[in-house]
Amino acid sequence: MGECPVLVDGDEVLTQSGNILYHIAEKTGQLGGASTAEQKEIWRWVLWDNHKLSSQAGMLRFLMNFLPADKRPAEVIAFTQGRVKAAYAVLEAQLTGRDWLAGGEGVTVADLSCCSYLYYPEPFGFSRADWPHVDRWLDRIAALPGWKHPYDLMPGNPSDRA
Ligand SMILES: N[C@@H](CCC(=O)N[C@@H](CS)C(=O)NCC(=O)O)C(=O)O
Repeated sequence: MGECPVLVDGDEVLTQSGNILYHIAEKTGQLGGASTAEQKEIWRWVLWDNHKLSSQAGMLRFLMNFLPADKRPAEVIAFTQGRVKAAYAVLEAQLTGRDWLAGGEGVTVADLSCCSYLYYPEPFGFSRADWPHVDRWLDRIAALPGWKHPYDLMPGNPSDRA
């Protein structure tokens, strides 16, 4: 498919972030929900994220930061910003009155799927100050043991190379 991320686990080579998250949850018995109902809710959020949130935020971040300035398509950027804003509103509403997106008590792969782009510092139409419940949820995730900012987890800040 020509995409990142790719997970190599022994003989298995997996692509698609949702598929990789499924593998991790299944293999570790963690982050994947305790009941069938919880699992369905988790995968509802992962699928939504892949379609409406991370895919759009990722494209916007690329268009707004890593394309040469004279090649940035203003109308596509404006249109996509409208779409991600609607996605941020969905996230904000879900996180009003609850700590985690899906599942009962704790963090799940639904949270990990949806949060990823939202830690990047470059402008892509997302400001934590506009979305207070999302803001606190990002802090909650960042406080989990072992969490690292994406630029600390993966070497090389793309804005340094732009
Ligand atoms: N649905 C895929 C999307 C992956 C994706 O878009 N990855 C980006 C980098 S974060 C990519 O490889 N883009 C290359 C391209 O679109 O040509 C997933 O969730 O893994």
